[in-house]
Amino acid sequence: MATETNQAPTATIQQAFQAGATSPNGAGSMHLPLDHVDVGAGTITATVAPPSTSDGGLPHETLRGMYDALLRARALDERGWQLNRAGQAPFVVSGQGHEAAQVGAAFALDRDTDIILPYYRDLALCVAWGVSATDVMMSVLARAADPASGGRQMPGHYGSARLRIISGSSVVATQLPQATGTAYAAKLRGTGQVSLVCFGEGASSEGDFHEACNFAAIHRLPVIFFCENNRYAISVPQHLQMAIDNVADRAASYGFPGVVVDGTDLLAVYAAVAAAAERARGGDGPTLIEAKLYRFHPHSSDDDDRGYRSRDEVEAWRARDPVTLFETRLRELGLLNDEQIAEARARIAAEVNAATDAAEQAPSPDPLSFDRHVYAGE
Ligand SMILES: Cc1ncc(C[n+]2csc(CCOP(=O)(O)OP(=O)(O)O)c2C)c(N)n1
Ligand SMILES: [Mg+2]
Repeated sequence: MATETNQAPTATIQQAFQAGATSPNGAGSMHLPLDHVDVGAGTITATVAPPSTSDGGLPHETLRGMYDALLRARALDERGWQLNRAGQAPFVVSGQGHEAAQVGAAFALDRDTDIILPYYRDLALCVAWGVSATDVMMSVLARAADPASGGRQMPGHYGSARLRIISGSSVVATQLPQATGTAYAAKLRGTGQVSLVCFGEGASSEGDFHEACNFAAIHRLPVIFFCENNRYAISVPQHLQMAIDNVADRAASYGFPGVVVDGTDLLAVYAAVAAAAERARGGDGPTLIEAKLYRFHPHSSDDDDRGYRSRDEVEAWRARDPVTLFETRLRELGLLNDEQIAEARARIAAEVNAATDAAEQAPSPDPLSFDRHVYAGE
């Protein structure tokens, strides 16, 4: 299998990641591995996407919209933790560190027609897709008005028929074959819709991943497999999850392209997902995109990550905070100054405060409605 290489950008990405490397994962997964590496019988086949430059050719309004989505997701995530620690939210799952990849992916699709199948870490994806701050807080506080589950929880299980967000299950990787289903339906109906399905690198060890990739390849389905590789599946590091460096390398064995991209580089992810969406819409089938990134918080509010990763490692990755990186980019482009940053942050904080107030005042679900949606006909 031919390997597309782009040595100069690859070297740049590696330098960036190596700068933050303090705790290599087995074969050194804190940095992006070389493409073109001999792995015994064959060669690594994933393409490494080049890092973004300048404004990515996007209108400045779009860049500002991306920045807003990053800030909104980060602020909602932080509020969720506060409410959890204050005893008001029973459980939260954080996506801090994943935001640039998710916002880049959302903006690269047609948010008015395409379909997304998020997993529990995809707050920024859903916010960029159109889920409001109030809807998120209704879910975090388990209110009746929660559009995802009517306050049944778990939080992080986003769903909206209106926004074409397919409700996920807590069972890891089940969304993957479901995405082949939505993509197959779109193909049969000729709607032109692309399905984006998100999952962690741990989920790629499940049989569902294999079944989904294989089926999607055979039928050349318009689906993008979007792996958010944060190096851990709860406490299990990548090198105990798989014996390869890149999940994206697996795509070749199914017969479609795999792309590794720096998941802290919003515009690089945007470009990779836009290319995959074009491929899908053109009838060329699936793409597997692996965004290399890191989660800053423990797996969930019930996890303590101090037992399995060092503070030095977390801090090293925090130096590549995707929200800060994008903010700095916009500042360098002359699109944001200190005053505008302060204004944007204050505006988002007010929005999140209002959403929290609204959810705090909203009623809980009626206990007598506990079996609603459980049995047919209700
Ligand atoms: C089939 C199944 N096995 C185990 C679990 C428990 N579990 C929930 S999340 C998770 C880790 C998943 O890791 P990864 O796919 O890398 O995603 P991340 O949480 O790192 O974003 C596990 C093992 C589950 N929910 N479902
Ligand atoms: Mg993971």
